[in-house]
Amino acid sequence: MSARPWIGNREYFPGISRIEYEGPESDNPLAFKAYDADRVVGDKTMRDHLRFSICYWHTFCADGADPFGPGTRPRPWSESTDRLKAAEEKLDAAFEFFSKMTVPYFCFHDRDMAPEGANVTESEKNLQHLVGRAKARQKDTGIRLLWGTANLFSHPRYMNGASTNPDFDVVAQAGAQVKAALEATVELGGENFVFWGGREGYSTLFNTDTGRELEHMARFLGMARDYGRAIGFNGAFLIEPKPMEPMYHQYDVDAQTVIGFLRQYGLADDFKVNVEANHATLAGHSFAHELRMCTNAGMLGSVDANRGNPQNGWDTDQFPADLYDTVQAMLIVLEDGGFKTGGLNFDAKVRRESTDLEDLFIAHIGGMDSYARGLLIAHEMLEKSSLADFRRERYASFDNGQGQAFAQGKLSLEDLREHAAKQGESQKRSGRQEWVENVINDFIFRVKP
Ligand code: XUL
Ligand code: CO
Repeated sequence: MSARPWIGNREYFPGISRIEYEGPESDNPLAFKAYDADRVVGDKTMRDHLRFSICYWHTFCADGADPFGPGTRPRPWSESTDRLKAAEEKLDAAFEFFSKMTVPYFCFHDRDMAPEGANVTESEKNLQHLVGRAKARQKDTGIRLLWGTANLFSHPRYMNGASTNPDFDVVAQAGAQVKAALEATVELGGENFVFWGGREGYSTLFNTDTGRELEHMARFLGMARDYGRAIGFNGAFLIEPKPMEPMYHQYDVDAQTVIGFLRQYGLADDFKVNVEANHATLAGHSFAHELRMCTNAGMLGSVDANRGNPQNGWDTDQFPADLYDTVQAMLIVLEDGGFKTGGLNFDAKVRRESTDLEDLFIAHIGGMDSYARGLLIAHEMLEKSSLADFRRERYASFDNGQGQAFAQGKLSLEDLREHAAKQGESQKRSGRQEWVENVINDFIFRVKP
């Protein structure tokens, strides 16, 4: 790892050095209070449990612009009018930030890193140029790629969808982009490749053949899988569900819909799910529900760690700060044996009113500490609370006798009737929800970072 705290010719975040762990009593806003990367929790370090990743798009491409007004945040790395030079500077700023935040991973869309060219060949060349530079920066800093993806939603050509577009020429453009993004991901050693549905959905059934569009989407994903495997991509392909925005109806509404789709089209061996917290709540679920649906199916790939705003219906992508959420998420991840290829990617942005570059650091520190606390509390609960025993006990009637025979598929509907007639009315058993909630709060306040 390079001794200098920044990369390239210029320091973009002067006055801010590497963020260190200072412990829970520290009041330094630029220090970790809970994330102590080398601390061992159970069988591995916090760094290896949490596998934090910083995303390129919110932090280095966006400037706080919203539909009502322009950007509010300076981006000293985007001042050059030469698009390639600006992209190079952005890359240097990004790697300086990743290093100072001490995260092991980053994520990017093709168009975050390199500008679109005048045609397919020029776009490919731009991306290859920046990928070469990113590879060198990875070597300098040791920072790895959690996942790459293709932006198939910003360019106006994708307004009616990418792989589900009614015009084959657009589908082919999307294919060219995914091909180049897969090559970039392999070149940078990416551990996953993500498809977020973007504009794969529709606004009205009167102009849309949903049956054909779904067939095309599956065909396209299969082609991406085949090409990825052919060029040596051994990681996981991930679909990121989201119920709405930008399209009124998105095909990848939620985890169970995506899992059913992948199984229907024979993609379930190569694809898993990337669960985003804010997308879960937009779908009318909880974040924990979406995670659990994936682990039940053996298909939890990775997590976009953020949170929504309970009062509105759009994707606010706030940094995670709710311990109740992070505890529940880490309980499910730990019970699933931890992340395999995935990790916790901060698909999150600071508020438009947070205009200091320092706010970018503070936001990520908060997100990392929230998950570090979630990990510590979840681990302690799994070790010491009786919640898991209580949950198992609720199903004990399926562990032997007729209940076990039922679970093993050995009974018929007539057998159920015979059992019911013989046993008579069942006994009431409390679900004890209030006790469960009390236990979670007790552990949240018991565990000290
Ligand atoms: C959009 C979203 C994307 C994906 C990657 O809501 O979450 O940033 O994570 O395309
Ligand atoms: Co996301």
